[in-house]
Amino acid sequence: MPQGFTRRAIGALLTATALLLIWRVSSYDVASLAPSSSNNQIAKSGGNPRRIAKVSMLYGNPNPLYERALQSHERHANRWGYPMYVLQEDISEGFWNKPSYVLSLVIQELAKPAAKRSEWLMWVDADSIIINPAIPADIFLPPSDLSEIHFVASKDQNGLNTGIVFFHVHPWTVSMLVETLGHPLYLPEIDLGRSADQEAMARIMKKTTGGPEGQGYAAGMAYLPRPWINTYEWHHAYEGEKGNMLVHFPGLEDDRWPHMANWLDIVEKTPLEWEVPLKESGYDELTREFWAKFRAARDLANSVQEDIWLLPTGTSTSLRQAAVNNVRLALQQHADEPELLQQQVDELKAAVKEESSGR
Ligand SMILES: [Mn+2]
Repeated sequence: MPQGFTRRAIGALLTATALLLIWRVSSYDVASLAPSSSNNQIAKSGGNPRRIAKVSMLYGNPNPLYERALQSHERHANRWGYPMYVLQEDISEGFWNKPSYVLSLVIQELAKPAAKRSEWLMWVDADSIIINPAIPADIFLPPSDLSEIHFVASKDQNGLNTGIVFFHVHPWTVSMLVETLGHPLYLPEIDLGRSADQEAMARIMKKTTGGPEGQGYAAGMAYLPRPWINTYEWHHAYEGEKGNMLVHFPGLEDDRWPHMANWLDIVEKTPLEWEVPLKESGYDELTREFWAKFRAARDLANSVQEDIWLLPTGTSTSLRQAAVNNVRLALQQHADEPELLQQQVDELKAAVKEESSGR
């Protein structure tokens, strides 16, 4: 089949591109941006911290506001012992620099012995500023027993926003990013719009077929409430509150520059104004509670699914099956809306009750 050949050819091309990227990126002096020791991360955040690296990019015409914004991220990274990697050259076509660079870093981390890898990469756009460096990034990550989650993000009225996202250093992420980068090559007829890389990733993340295990990627992601990790600055105000980790400036047109300058002055001149200790910020309990509910809903859906499979043929299970599917969909697309998730959990419990009441 010519199509099979085309697919293989594109696959080979992508692999070659990835290898080229690794070679090009590794020839930059990214190591100089990393702090000399990342061991203090474990000492400081306590509990069960994951090794995180922060990643961003800034190239092209000098922009002092973006530079100062990234310096706020570097201060945060230094405080918590995260290495930080910043792409400083245009390595791809516009929008595609971001997933290309992240892919190269994920592969580079996977090439290290497991004990020396960063486990997660936190991507931060250069139009975001850390305003509360007392919040460590790893508290937002799924507990290690939720090992099927490889991508943690947030969404807005347009769906997935990739301004601030967490990528798991895992072969799953390599596949997801390769498919994202391959999107315009495989499906050139689809118009990905203005934020092409973000739209491509959003489409790949919705897949429930193909991918590494034939199940797509949908079950590998979780949305956190956006203000926790990706708090927006609107034209009229900051959507967050004291204690939030950062401020992000998507859209905003000409308002972006005065708004960024304003926040940068605050964090540089009066850094303690928006700093709130982790304990007082509430994020410790909020994130623990979030993942506990996520886990409980997942476990319930899995156990009802197993029951359905074990029941004698002929047993009516259609209510339960539909409710299991709805819980799973809520976990994949609406974990950031706790009422909606709870409603699906309640409906699943009701369906189990109804179908097992011996009708
Ligand atoms: Mn942005």
